[in-house]
Amino acid sequence: MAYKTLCVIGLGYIGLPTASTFATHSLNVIGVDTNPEIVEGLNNGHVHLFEPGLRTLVQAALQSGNLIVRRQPQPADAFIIAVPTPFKENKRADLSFVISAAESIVPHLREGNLVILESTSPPRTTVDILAPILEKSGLKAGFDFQLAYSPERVLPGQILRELIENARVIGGVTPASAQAGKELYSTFVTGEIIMTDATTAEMVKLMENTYRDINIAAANEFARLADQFQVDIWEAIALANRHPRVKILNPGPGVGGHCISVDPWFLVEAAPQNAQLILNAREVNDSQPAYLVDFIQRKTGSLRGKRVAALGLAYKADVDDLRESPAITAVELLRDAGAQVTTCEPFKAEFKIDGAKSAPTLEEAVKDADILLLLVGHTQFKQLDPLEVRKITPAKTVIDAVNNWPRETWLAAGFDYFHLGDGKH
Ligand code: SAJ
Repeated sequence: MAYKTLCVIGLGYIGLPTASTFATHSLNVIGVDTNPEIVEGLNNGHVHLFEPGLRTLVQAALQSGNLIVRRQPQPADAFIIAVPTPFKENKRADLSFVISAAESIVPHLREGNLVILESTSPPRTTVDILAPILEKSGLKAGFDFQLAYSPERVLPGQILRELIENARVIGGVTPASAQAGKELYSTFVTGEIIMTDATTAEMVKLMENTYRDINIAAANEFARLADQFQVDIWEAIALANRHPRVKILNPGPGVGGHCISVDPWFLVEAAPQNAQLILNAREVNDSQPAYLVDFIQRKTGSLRGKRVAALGLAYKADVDDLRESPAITAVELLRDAGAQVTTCEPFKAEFKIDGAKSAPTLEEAVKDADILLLLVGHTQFKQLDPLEVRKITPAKTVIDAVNNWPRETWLAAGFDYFHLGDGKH
C-alpha cells in the first residue's frame, strides 16, 4: 500500500467516521478541523456528533495513536476533503469550505500524493475548481499528483456499516487517479469499488439524492391528492406497492437534512433550463411543512391560542441532526399561526426555536397540551403507549405527520387521531 499517512480535512458526519475507520485499519491519520472546539474536544476524547457506534470507534482510533486531531493539515501521502458544501440564501452552492480546504493542502502537496474530494459538489467542481487550486503547487493533477472525486453515500444512522459495505464510486481526473483512489479505499471498503471520471462521479452523487427527492415529492403530492379525494394515502401506497415495479416512498412533513434537500439545487443552479422537474420536486417538498400546518388547521380549526406539543425536531428519526429540518419549519409556521408550541427533541434537548417553548422531557412537553403533533418518528416516540400518554396530558387530539402511531390504538385510548394524507377518516 502506497498510502501510509492520510490527512482528512473536515471532521463532521462524514470526515470523522472516515478518518477513524482508516485509523482503525492501520493508517496514520491526521484529522483536521478548523473549529478549535471540535479539535480540543476530540483531543480530550469527546465526540461532538451522535451516530450509532461512532463514539466507540473514534475513541479506539484515538487511543491506538493512529488518529491525531489538528487544526491545520500536515504532510501526508493522501488527503481527503470532507467539508460541508451548504447552499447560500439564493440556493447556490457555497464552495468556500472546499476552496479553503484545497488551499490549506497546497503548501504540503508533494509528488506522488493523492487528493480526494468527498464533499457533494456541483458538476465539474473537481476539474474546474479543485485542480487549478492544487496546481498552484506547481504539480500537475493526474500526473504529478493524483486527484479524484469519490462521493460519500452513507445513510445517517447507518454510517459505520455503509461506509464499509456500500459500493464506492471513484472518479479520477485521469484513469491513474481513479486507480490510486481505489487503492486507498480498498483499505476498508468491502463493497464494489467502481472507477470512472471525476465529473461522472459528481453527477452520480447528485442524481442519487435528486432521484430520492423527486420520489418523496411524488409521495407528498399523492398525500395531498388523497386528502382531496377522501382516500387514506397509507392504504393506497401499500396497495400500489404490491405492484412488482412500484415502490412509492413515504409522505411526511417535508424533506430535510444536509443532503437531499440541498443537492438537487446544485443541478438547478448549474442548468436551470434542463432541471424543471428537479426544481418542481424541491418546491413540493419545501412547501410540505406549510401543507401540514394547513392540514392541522382543517382538522382542528384555528390554531390561535392552541397549545401544541411538537414531538421531534430532527430532520428524520433517531438522528441528532437539525439541518434543514422540515419539523423546525412546521413549528415556526404553527407559531406564526398563533399556536403556543412546546417542542421536545430528545437528541438536542437544549435546542430552542424563537417564540416556542422547549421541554426537556416528553412529560413536560405534553402536560398542558391541546394537540399532540408527532413530527419525527424517533423510536422513543414510536413506542409510546397511548394509554400511558392519556395519563400525562389533557390533549384530546393527535396529529401524526409520519404515520408512526397506529390509528386504532390511539382512537381506542380516547384520542381524536389524524394522520397526514388521510382524507378517508
Ligand atoms: N423522507 C421522507 N420520506 C421517505 C424517506 C425520507 O419524507 O420515504 C425524508 C426524511 O424524513 C428526511 C429526508 O427525506 O427528512 C432525507 O432522509 P433520507 O433518509 O432519505 O436520506 P438522508 O438525507 O439521511 O441520506 C441521503 C441518502 N441518499 C439516498 O438515499 C439516495 C444517503 O445514502 C446519502 O449518503 C446522504 O443522503 C448524503 O450524505 O448525501
